[in-house]
Amino acid sequence: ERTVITFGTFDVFHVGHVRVLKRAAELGDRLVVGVSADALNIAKKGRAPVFNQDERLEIIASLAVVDEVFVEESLEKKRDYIVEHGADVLVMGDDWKGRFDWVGDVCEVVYLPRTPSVSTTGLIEHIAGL
Ligand code: C2G
Repeated sequence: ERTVITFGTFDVFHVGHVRVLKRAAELGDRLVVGVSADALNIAKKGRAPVFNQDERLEIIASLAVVDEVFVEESLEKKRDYIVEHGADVLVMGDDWKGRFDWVGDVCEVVYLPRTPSVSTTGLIEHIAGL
């Protein structure tokens, strides 16, 4: 069995998120998703997500292509999460290209192209301007 792991905030869930998860799932038999903790987002982006981590976890866990979810507390723990979940391949969107090559000693690392012209920030701005 080939296990795929991916990570993300998945805030204001949109079609770019669903497509990357579907493509990640196709690379193996089982898909595990690390959903960024609220605290990690505040540290990384300087603001809290629109949906809190329990809500974002619930959304991701409900998807047909997702087999398991957990909270990602830190970017530095990526290798530990990979080993813990027995992942054979790490998948990330290409906005992270090269940034996680350092886990290449424990699994394969694949960067997938992002879906153009949709983003959480863009959606927030769109809604704010209605
Ligand atoms: N994504 C995509 N196309 C978009 C927007 C996002 O393919 N138009 C992908 C990203 O490349 C990523 C996933 O959707 O693989 C989740 O994106 P974010 O929620 O923005 O994740 P991020 O905040 O970058 O968190 O350990 C890494 C972090 O947890 C990743």
